[in-house]
Amino acid sequence: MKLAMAYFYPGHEEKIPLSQQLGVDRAVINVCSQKTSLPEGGGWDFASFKSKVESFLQAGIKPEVVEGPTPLERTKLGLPGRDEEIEVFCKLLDVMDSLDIRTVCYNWMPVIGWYRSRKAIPARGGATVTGYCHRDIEGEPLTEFGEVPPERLWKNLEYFLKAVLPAAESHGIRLAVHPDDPPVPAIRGISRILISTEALQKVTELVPSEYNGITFCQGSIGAGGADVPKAISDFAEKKKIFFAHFRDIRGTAEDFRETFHEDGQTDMYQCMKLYYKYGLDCCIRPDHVPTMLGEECSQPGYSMLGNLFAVGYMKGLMEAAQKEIGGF
Ligand SMILES: [Mn+2]
Repeated sequence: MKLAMAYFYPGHEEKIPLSQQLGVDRAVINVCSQKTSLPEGGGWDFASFKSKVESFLQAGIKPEVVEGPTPLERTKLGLPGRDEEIEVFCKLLDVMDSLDIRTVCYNWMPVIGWYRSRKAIPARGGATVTGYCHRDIEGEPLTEFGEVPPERLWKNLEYFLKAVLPAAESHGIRLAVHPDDPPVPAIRGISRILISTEALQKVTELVPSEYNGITFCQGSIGAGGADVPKAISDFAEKKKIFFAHFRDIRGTAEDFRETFHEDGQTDMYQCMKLYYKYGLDCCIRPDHVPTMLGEECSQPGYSMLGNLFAVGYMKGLMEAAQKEIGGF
């Protein structure tokens, strides 16, 4: 397993020295964090993305995964303009190939992506964590897109995979879909389809390819009610884990809160050992972290101190797993 840190928001590049200090020499980066549509006139300018990659490489840190690709909203909803988005996405694969970045993490949550109804739940010692309680959003109106049924999202996902997998295969880039988070059937009329291990399995069978797999987000899959270590074994056996998100929660899909990485409901050491047992050659990164002492809650889940704790904990687990199981 290759330990990586995420750099998603403006200012995150300041973490580069921190990453160097921690001995983490891989990065997960995005193409755009906020934009949900292509610019007027279409196309995409990859110049700033390329220079970002270059600045990481100069610091001795290798970007390994693109998490947050070019916009795919119209593709997810099946609206006019999707073919332009797909064309730009294929161009991204071409650019990634030229930069030797071999994995892209995408999701199939249109309109409302990663969502939390509570962003600052008190945790131990005054730290805060995010959470979701389905009751919080009951009575919220539909979005401007009305009811989006699950069949439509599945159909659009199949269309996308059929369109992009040939390019992914020819460039040697793995498509790693992230499960829906929170894993509830719908939010404000927008269905969420990737809310179980069965659904993730179905994605990999929708268009069979060795480049069609998943991001194993332990927090999302655990909130969905799965036995997380068993799910790791199942997907790893089928060679479908292309990227892993390491975090934990307490609760259920309808009502959960995130936790410090060693304080949730999952046996995290067991999970780590399984990644080694199956010899996975992919990146793993700390996912959402608590906001800690002196930090503003301006980027809930992505502040700095929680990452320090998570990386130290993960390094300890990785060393122990390597010694117990072997592997790299
Ligand atoms: Mn995740």
